Amino acid sequence: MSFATRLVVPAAALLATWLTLPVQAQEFAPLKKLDTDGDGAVSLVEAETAARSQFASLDQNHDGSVSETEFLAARQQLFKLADSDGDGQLERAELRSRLMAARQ
Ligand SMILES: [Ca+2]
Ligand SMILES: [Ca+2]
Ligand SMILES: [Ca+2]
Repeated sequence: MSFATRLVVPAAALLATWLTLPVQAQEFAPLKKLDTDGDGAVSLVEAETAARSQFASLDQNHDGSVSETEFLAARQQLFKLADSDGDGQLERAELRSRLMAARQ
Protein backbone atom coordinates (compact mmCIF):
# COMPACT_ATOMS: atom_id res chain seq x y z
CA MET A 1 0.00 0.00 0.00
CA SER A 2 1.51 3.34 -1.06
CA PHE A 3 1.94 6.22 1.34
CA ALA A 4 -0.72 8.22 -0.56
CA THR A 5 -3.16 5.31 -0.28
CA ARG A 6 -2.48 4.98 3.42
CA LEU A 7 -3.30 8.69 3.74
CA VAL A 8 -6.36 8.76 1.52
CA VAL A 9 -8.14 5.65 2.81
CA PRO A 10 -8.47 6.81 6.45
CA ALA A 11 -9.39 10.31 5.26
CA ALA A 12 -12.11 8.86 3.06
CA ALA A 13 -13.42 6.77 5.95
CA LEU A 14 -13.52 9.83 8.20
CA LEU A 15 -15.26 11.82 5.50
CA ALA A 16 -17.80 9.03 5.01
CA THR A 17 -18.55 9.15 8.74
CA TRP A 18 -19.00 12.92 8.63
CA LEU A 19 -21.32 12.61 5.65
CA THR A 20 -23.74 10.47 7.62
CA LEU A 21 -24.21 13.12 10.30
CA PRO A 22 -26.34 16.25 9.88
CA VAL A 23 -24.38 19.46 10.41
CA GLN A 24 -26.77 20.65 13.14
CA ALA A 25 -25.76 17.63 15.22
CA GLN A 26 -22.12 18.64 15.09
CA GLU A 27 -20.19 20.73 17.57
CA PHE A 28 -17.36 20.58 15.08
CA ALA A 29 -17.32 23.97 13.35
CA PRO A 30 -15.03 22.96 10.46
CA LEU A 31 -17.80 20.66 9.29
CA LYS A 32 -20.02 23.70 8.95
CA LYS A 33 -17.40 25.21 6.68
CA LEU A 34 -17.92 22.26 4.34
CA ASP A 35 -21.61 23.09 4.12
CA THR A 36 -21.03 25.89 1.60
CA ASP A 37 -24.69 26.28 0.60
CA GLY A 38 -25.80 26.38 4.26
CA ASP A 39 -28.54 23.78 3.87
CA GLY A 40 -27.49 22.02 7.07
CA ALA A 41 -25.94 19.02 5.37
CA VAL A 42 -22.69 18.24 3.59
CA SER A 43 -23.38 16.96 0.10
CA LEU A 44 -21.03 14.69 -1.79
CA VAL A 45 -20.16 17.61 -4.08
CA GLU A 46 -19.34 19.84 -1.09
CA ALA A 47 -17.23 17.08 0.48
CA GLU A 48 -15.40 16.38 -2.78
CA THR A 49 -14.73 20.08 -3.33
CA ALA A 50 -13.25 20.39 0.16
CA ALA A 51 -11.20 17.19 -0.27
CA ARG A 52 -9.83 18.39 -3.62
CA SER A 53 -8.88 21.73 -2.11
CA GLN A 54 -7.17 20.04 0.84
CA PHE A 55 -5.36 17.64 -1.46
CA ALA A 56 -4.22 20.48 -3.74
CA SER A 57 -2.77 22.35 -0.76
CA LEU A 58 -0.80 19.24 0.25
CA ASP A 59 0.38 18.36 -3.28
CA GLN A 60 2.94 21.15 -3.49
CA ASN A 61 4.56 20.02 -6.76
CA HIS A 62 1.16 19.30 -8.39
CA ASP A 63 2.14 15.81 -9.54
CA GLY A 64 -1.19 14.34 -8.49
CA SER A 65 0.05 12.59 -5.36
CA VAL A 66 1.08 13.58 -1.85
CA SER A 67 4.57 12.38 -1.02
CA GLU A 68 5.72 11.71 2.50
CA THR A 69 7.89 14.83 2.22
CA GLU A 70 4.90 16.97 1.24
CA PHE A 71 2.79 15.47 4.02
CA LEU A 72 5.49 16.05 6.64
CA ALA A 73 6.04 19.62 5.36
CA ALA A 74 2.35 20.33 5.91
CA ARG A 75 2.56 18.94 9.44
CA GLN A 76 5.61 21.09 10.10
CA GLN A 77 3.67 24.14 8.91
CA LEU A 78 0.91 23.31 11.39
CA PHE A 79 3.46 22.98 14.16
CA LYS A 80 4.96 26.38 13.33
CA LEU A 81 1.49 27.90 13.27
CA ALA A 82 0.73 26.51 16.71
CA ASP A 83 4.13 27.48 18.18
CA SER A 84 3.12 31.11 18.59
CA ASP A 85 6.21 32.13 20.59
CA GLY A 86 8.53 30.34 18.15
CA ASP A 87 10.53 28.51 20.81
CA GLY A 88 10.27 25.16 19.01
CA GLN A 89 8.09 23.70 21.77
CA LEU A 90 4.33 23.39 21.92
CA GLU A 91 3.06 24.44 25.31
CA ARG A 92 -0.40 23.40 26.44
CA ALA A 93 -1.75 26.93 26.00
CA GLU A 94 -0.43 27.12 22.44
CA LEU A 95 -1.97 23.78 21.55
CA ARG A 96 -5.27 24.72 23.15
CA SER A 97 -5.27 28.06 21.35
CA ARG A 98 -4.59 26.35 18.03
CA LEU A 99 -7.36 23.81 18.59
CA MET A 100 -9.80 26.56 19.48
CA ALA A 101 -8.85 28.49 16.33
CA ALA A 102 -9.38 25.38 14.22
CA ARG A 103 -12.89 24.97 15.59
CA GLN A 104 -13.99 28.44 14.51
CA1 LIG B 1 -24.79 21.72 1.99
CA1 LIG C 1 3.15 15.82 -4.95
CA1 LIG D 1 6.09 27.50 21.97
